[in-house]
Order: sequence, then C-alpha cells, then structure tokens
Amino acid sequence: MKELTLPKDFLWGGAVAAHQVEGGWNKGGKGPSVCDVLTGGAHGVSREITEQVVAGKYYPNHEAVDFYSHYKEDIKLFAELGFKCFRTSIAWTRIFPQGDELQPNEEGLQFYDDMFDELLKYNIEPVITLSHFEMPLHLVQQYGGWTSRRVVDFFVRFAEVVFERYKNKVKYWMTFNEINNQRNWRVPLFGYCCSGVVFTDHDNPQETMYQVLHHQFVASALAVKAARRINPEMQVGCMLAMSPVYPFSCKPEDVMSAQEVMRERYLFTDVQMRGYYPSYVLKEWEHHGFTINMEAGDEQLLREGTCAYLGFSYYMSNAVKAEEGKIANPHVKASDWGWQIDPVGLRYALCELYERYQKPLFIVENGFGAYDKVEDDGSINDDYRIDYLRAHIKEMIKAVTVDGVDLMGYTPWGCIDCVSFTTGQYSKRYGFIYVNKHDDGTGDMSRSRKKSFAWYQGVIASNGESL
Ligand code: BGP
Repeated sequence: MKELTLPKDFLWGGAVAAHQVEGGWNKGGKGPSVCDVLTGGAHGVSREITEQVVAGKYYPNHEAVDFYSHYKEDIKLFAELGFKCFRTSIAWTRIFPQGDELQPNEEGLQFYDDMFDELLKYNIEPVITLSHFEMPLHLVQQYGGWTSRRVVDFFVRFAEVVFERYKNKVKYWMTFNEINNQRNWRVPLFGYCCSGVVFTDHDNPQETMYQVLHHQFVASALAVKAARRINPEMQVGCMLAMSPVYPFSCKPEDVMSAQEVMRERYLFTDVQMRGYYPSYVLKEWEHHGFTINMEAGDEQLLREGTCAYLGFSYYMSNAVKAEEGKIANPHVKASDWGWQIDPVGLRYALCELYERYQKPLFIVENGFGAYDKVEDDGSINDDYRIDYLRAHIKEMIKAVTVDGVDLMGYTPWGCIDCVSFTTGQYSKRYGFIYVNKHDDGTGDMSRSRKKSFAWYQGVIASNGESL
C-alpha cells in the first residue's frame, strides 16, 4: 500500500494574538482595547474596569511578553523552527486607537509593516486575525460595543485600511477569533472580549447576543467582499472554537443532546461558510419571540460574503448527558486546568467540519497549557507537551491522508509563551520558546528553547514524518 503524506506546501507554523504577546499597550499611539482592562489573576470583568483602567493593579497584557520590542529576535527563532507561517492578530487600537477615527494611526501601521517584512525575509507567511478579543474600549463605552450597527462601519473601515496597506504582504486573513465563544453568554469574560458586551447586563441577554452576532456576521461578510475587491488573491476565513461534544452514551436522548450542543458551535460557521441562518436558529428566534434587527440587503450580503476557509482552534472534547448536561468523559485524561485531552477528537472534528462545509480547513490553534520547570542547567524538559502535540499531529495526518480532508496548515497555540487568555497567567505556558516572565510580574523577558523546540523543528523539517 502506498504511504500517503501531507502536501508539500502544508503551512506549519505557530499562533499567538497581539494582546497576548505584544505588550506596549499604550506605545506608538495605541489606544486601550477591551483586553487591556482585564486585570491579572481571575481575569474578571466588572463595570469598574470598563470605565477606566484602575491605577495600581496589574494588567498582564500591558507588558505581555513584549513582542512589540522583541519581534525581530522572536521571528528569528520562528525561522530557526522552520515556520512556513505565523499567525497573529493586528491590534485594532494600534491602527484606530479609539475605533471611530476617520484616519488611521501611521505609527501602528508601520509597526505591522516592519513585522511582516521581518517574517517575509525568512519566507514566513503571515496569517492575520482582524479581531482577536481586541476591540477598542472607546467603542464599548461610546457605542455599547457590537450591539450598535455603527460598529460594523468602524470595523469595515479598519479592515479596508489593513487590506489595502498589506495587500502584497498578507494573503491569509481571519475576521473574528473564536466567534462562538459568545454563545457562552452567561460568562462575562467571553461576551466582553468577543464583542465588548456583558450580556448578563441586558434584559434579554440571549436576544442581545444574537443581535451582536448579526452585526458581526454582516461585518465579516463586508470584510470578505472588501478583501476580494482589493486583492482577489487574499483569502479571508472565519475562526471557530471547536470542541466536539460526544453523547455520554448511545442512549438516543444523549445522542440528540450532543447534536443540540454542537449546533451552538455550528451556527456560527453555518452562517459564515454557507451564507444563511440555519433552520434551528430561525426556530429558536421564533420560539423565544426574539426580534433581530436586520437591514434590507443583509441576507444577500451574508450569501455573497462567505469565507474562503474555516480556521479553528482545537484543545479538547467534552461529553454530554441528556439529564445532566456537559459531563467529564471517563475515557480521556485532563490538563491541570481540566481541559480534556483527546487527540482522536481532532480527527473527528476535521472530518465533521469538512463533511459539513467541503471547504479548506486550517487548524489555527492547538496546544497544551502546562506549568514548565526550568532545571538548574536552564533546560526545560516539556515531554508532556511533545506527547500532546505528537498525538494530535498523528490524528491530523490521518484526517488528511486517510479521510481526505483538505487541510491548509497547523499553527499550535502560544508557540512562544504568552499571557493566558482565560486566566491572565504567564505560568500557563504553551510555547516551544520559554519567556522568563512570571505571574507576579518578575522576570527579565529572556527567551530560551524548550525541549519541544528541537522536536517541532524536526516535525516541520520532515513534513510530519518524524514525530
Ligand atoms: C483560545 C484563544 C486564545 C488562547 C487559547 C488558550 O480560546 O483564542 O487566545 O489563549 O484559547 O487559552 P488559555 O490562554 O486560556 O489557556
């Protein structure tokens, strides 16, 4: 039997987001974004912090790992790893500090020009998210975030400016990172970071969530159309947090529950990939009596602005029981943060998504958050991370070579240690590159290679054959 392998142009790389690595939160004319007002530790969201940045508290994103000043050194390490691509985001507030200005901030634009040039020097393709939890704080305070239709115009202006500026440097784009996190409308952190809205502050949080979402779908479709107009070579994808939910048993009610929970993920990509609201969402609105304000032409716009590919993050799977809801799966282990480790679930996710949409997929996040120990000789033996990634890559390769999934690339999350999104910790690390920076704010920001660094280098060099 012939051994099949990954395509030669497979995009191996790594992923981060501006607010989790850059720091320099008020440098170069940058304005504050929603993530810049999340304090360390619990990463809580309160009314207080949406009003002002509270003096004296520690905000990990303000410094992050200072990629803003270290990007040349870091990109050199990415080149040493053999990266074919690097996924990050453009911090919206570097380009439009308040969000509603007419003219962009040239210093911010220049920063990304320089960073992209540095990547291209090593033939590393930038993969760019337009909005990775980084909406301007001013748009939240002044307009109520994505509840306002006006924010669509501001976002589209931002998208057009960066598409125009980087049209010869950046080919792969994504509109909203993990757009479906908003479906978790009961958790303030997600709504606040995805859209600048704490849904539980509203009388009808679910209806508000759908209104917000409609605005984002419209904005995404307009961005897709703008990119096509500016340079038809550019490809704009969407981005889903994909954690498959299995039925806890073969009891029909458990199976049906799993399908219902999966719709909470698919509804987002159903709109962004197919171009229309699925029947189960329309019925949900009817059932609850929700009224979602739409403008004439929106429906057609959604059909015209579908995404070219589907990017997704995959960290874990879950199980569900009809009577109890989500429940731990006894067949898999979990990380220190309770994220259930399931490599087979990645193959399952790839097959499900490919069958559903028949468009290219891109694994733009996957990884193992863990506490790392620096030995006396400076080495970091992160075998647990290698084990996690190896097992996931094996399943990914099966999805391509056995199941025939069209997969563009693989960018493990936090390729360089960065600030954890859900916890605000530095100590929840994902990187191949260690950054000497700690939860109490100490550390000199020096970079060093973990054991996984040489391992991943070998994986890329062999196009996934040496695992
Ligand atoms: C995803 C986000 C990332 C990232 C990752 C890991 O939800 O897109 O921004 O941080 O999860 O999560 P955490 O940092 O909380 O471990």
